[in-house]
This record gives sequence, structure tokens and C-alpha cells, in this order.
Amino acid sequence: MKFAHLADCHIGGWRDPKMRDLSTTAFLKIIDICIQEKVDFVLIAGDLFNTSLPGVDRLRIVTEKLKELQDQEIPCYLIAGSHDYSPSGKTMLDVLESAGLCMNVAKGSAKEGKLQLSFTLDKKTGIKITGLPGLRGGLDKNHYRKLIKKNLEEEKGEKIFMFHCSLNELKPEHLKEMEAEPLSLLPRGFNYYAGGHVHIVEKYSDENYPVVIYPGPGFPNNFAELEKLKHGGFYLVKDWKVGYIPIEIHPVCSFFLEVKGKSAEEVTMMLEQEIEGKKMKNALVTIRIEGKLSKGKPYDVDFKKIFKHCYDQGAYFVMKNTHKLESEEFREIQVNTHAIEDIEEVLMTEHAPQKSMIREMMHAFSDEKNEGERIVDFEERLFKAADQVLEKKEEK
Ligand SMILES: [Mn+2]
Repeated sequence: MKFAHLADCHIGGWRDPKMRDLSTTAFLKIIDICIQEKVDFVLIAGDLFNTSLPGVDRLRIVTEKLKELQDQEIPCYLIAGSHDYSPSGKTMLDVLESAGLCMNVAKGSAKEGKLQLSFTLDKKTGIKITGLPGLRGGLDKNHYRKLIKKNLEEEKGEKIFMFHCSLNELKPEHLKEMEAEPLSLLPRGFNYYAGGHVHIVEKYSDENYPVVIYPGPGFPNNFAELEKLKHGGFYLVKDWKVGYIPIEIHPVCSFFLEVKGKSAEEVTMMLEQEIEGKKMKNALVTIRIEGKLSKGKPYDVDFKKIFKHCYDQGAYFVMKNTHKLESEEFREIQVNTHAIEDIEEVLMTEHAPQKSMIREMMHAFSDEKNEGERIVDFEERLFKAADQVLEKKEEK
């Protein structure tokens, strides 16, 4: 028995087209390896796409690739992540499933206010798969609290549980502020727990949960992930023995400079020295600068010149991060985290006593216009939802 476990491909993510192509390329490469390795099935633990309605070009590429898997008779099982799930619960994954290109295993029914999941059977291996989707803004918490675990734990045979949320037991130091759930919310006794959501490569094991895995993203999704992870990848599991397969599209070359008390001009010079002669052929170059400038503003650092140097030395793409570069006069708000939801969470905790109302309000306003819905109707619906949040507030 052999299967692949990937997550967080975020296809369509990255603003720059040159970078955006890379997450797609990584996904295609992963599926190619799955076919080469003749895996029995592929698991995608959420956030295949970066949005619930991806662009047509991205959608076409992914559809073609999933079709290739299907032609090889390799089933693809997945759950929706926090990104490929719209607030109205709609996701392009449903369309792919309707076309028979993948199977969403987060299937179940409501039972007396509780949630009962059912299994999807992989016919070839006899392995039973189930799981829960990830929802935006920590709404999946209730899902887990309402989950009936009895039938899942009592089910005989080999089982896989797919999830898309952060777990305390696997939380790394740099994400310690992120809200997370205890592993004990998941049903016990499965052979494998296929995770997604937290973009780290991590595994965990104890007597009740023999193998819990975060495979990390298919390709790093932002600046910090490029610095930290250097590449994406996935897990290949053979007879329950796991192995991480890194996927390198371009080498990553990272520069970090602490510039306390230097002038903008001096920083430019320091950077030039750093870069000079460094191997960066075909590389993704990240430049992070932190500290307080003695003279000049962050934008006085001559990045145009620095970027040109890098490209002259063969870099594929160059990017900078100066969020923690300050001048005497100006300080940006700093948040020590990277996912948008986490940033929102931290800012709300710091600045707003009525956190729950803000979250509900953001949720109300993040609703998308329905297909065929008139703009006036859409607006009215949003206002109504907002009114409801405010009314609830007054009742308290
Ligand atoms: Mn993700």
C-alpha cells in the first residue's frame, strides 16, 4: 500500500505572476511523482486553491492534472481548507467532485445537534477515510466539539482521518500565539492523521494517535515561508511508514540584515557587499532588513540598485521585506505572524475589547455575491447580516 499526502498548495496564491506560477508548477510536479510512484491514492488535506473561486486558467491546469490521476486510476480524496471554502459554503472543489475528479471525504449528517461523519472506502486498499473541513476564522472549533467520535473510533479496519486546523501538540514556537485545538478533539485510533492548514513540516505520535502529519505547503506561500522552508513538498506513505519528499522548483537565497543605527545610504552599501559574488543563479532571493535607521527613511534604501545587482547575477525573482525597518519618525504596526487570519486575531486582541462582534461582522461582510444575484439584493443581504450582528450586541 502506498499513498501521497499533500496540503496547502494554495494554487493561485502570490500576487506576482512569476511567483504565482511556481505554486502551480509544484503541484504538477507532486502529482507527476505520485503517478511515477504508482501510489494507490492521493490525499489533499485542504487549501488546494488559494480561493474558493479560482481563476479559470488555474482551474483548467488543476482539472487536467486531476484527470491524469483519474486516467491512471488513482483516486484523489480531499477536504476543503479555510481558503478554498467561501463563507456561503461554496467551493470549486464541489465542481471537481461532480465531474468525478476527486472525492470530498468530509461527509456526514447532523444528528440531534451533533455531527456524525461517515467513511469513504478506498476500494483497492480497503482503507477507510473521513475528515473535517477547515473553515475560516476558527469556526471549525464547533465542528470538532460537536463531532460524534464513537462510530469513528469503533470502526474496524485501517482508517485515515483528514483535518485542516492547528493542533496544540504540533504547534511550533514561532506560531505560539495562534489559536489551536488539542489533539484530543480528534477521534482516536486511526492509522494516520492527514493534516493541513499550518504551513510547517511536522509529525507527531503517541499511543492514541500513531501518526499525525503536517506535510507543509506544496510550495512556500509567502516571504517568511520561503525563508523558513526554502521549498515545498509532501509525504509519501508506504505501509504506514512515512517519508517527506521535498519539491525544489528554484533554490532560495535569503539575506537578513540587522541595521541598527545605520543610515539608509549605509544600508544600501551593506546590502551591495552582502550580495556581491553570491551564487544566485535561477534563485528566489529574499532580503529582510530590520532595525532603526539613524538617518533617512526605509524607502531611501536604494532597492532598485540592489534588485538590479541580483538580477544581473542571475536571480529568478527578488523580493524584500522591510516591515521591521524603522526610521526615527515612523513606526509601523508590527504583528509577529503571517497568516491573514492570525494577523487579524492578534490585532483584534490588542486593540478591540469586543473581539467576538468584530469577528462576526467581518464574517458577515466577507460573504460573496451569489451567481445571478443582483447587486442591490446582495447589498441588502449584507446589511441585513450586519444588522443582525449589531442587534445581537444590543441584546447582551
Ligand atoms: Mn493553508
